[in-house]
Amino acid sequence: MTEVEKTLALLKPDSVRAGKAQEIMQLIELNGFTIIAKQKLQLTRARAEEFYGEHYGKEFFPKLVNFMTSGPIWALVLAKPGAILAWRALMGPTNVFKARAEQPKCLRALYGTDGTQNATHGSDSPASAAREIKFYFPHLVPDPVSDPAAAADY
Ligand code: RTP
Ligand code: MG
Repeated sequence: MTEVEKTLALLKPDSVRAGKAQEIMQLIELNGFTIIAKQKLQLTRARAEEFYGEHYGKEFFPKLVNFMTSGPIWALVLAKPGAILAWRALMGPTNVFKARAEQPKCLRALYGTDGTQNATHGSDSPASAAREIKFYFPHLVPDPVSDPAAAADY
């Protein structure tokens, strides 16, 4: 049986600005995820640069930070067996044009805007999920007894 995992999802400024946040949360639940924490917030430049630190220096980094600070976002903690991969599968390809061509029903195809403004974010590994959940929800400390893998990454 696949282990219940947690992952960090973001509803990015384009999907929130379009008024799609509640609709996307309903789709998330219809796809078997439990939303165990949620928060609407606006990132400062410093926080956006920290969150996307792995992409510092890349050509798209300034555009990404401008986008992510352009309006409110929702941060969500999702739980489900195999949540990390399952959420990335539901989001679909990073590039919205590719998503529309290859997986027209994925969230980025349905709600994204372009190559940078792609509606949603998802953690890409257990270590990223631990870091990213802590980034938005520092009070959600994993329980080392019921969730030893997450506690080890924390
Ligand atoms: P995310 O981290 O947001 O879940 O997306 P991802 O893993 O699918 O993609 P990643 O490579 O981590 O890129 C992070 C975000 O940067 C923006 N991006 N823009 N060429 C571009 O204009 C470009 N490439 C990436 C996207 O918002 C992407 O989600
Ligand atoms: Mg990424």
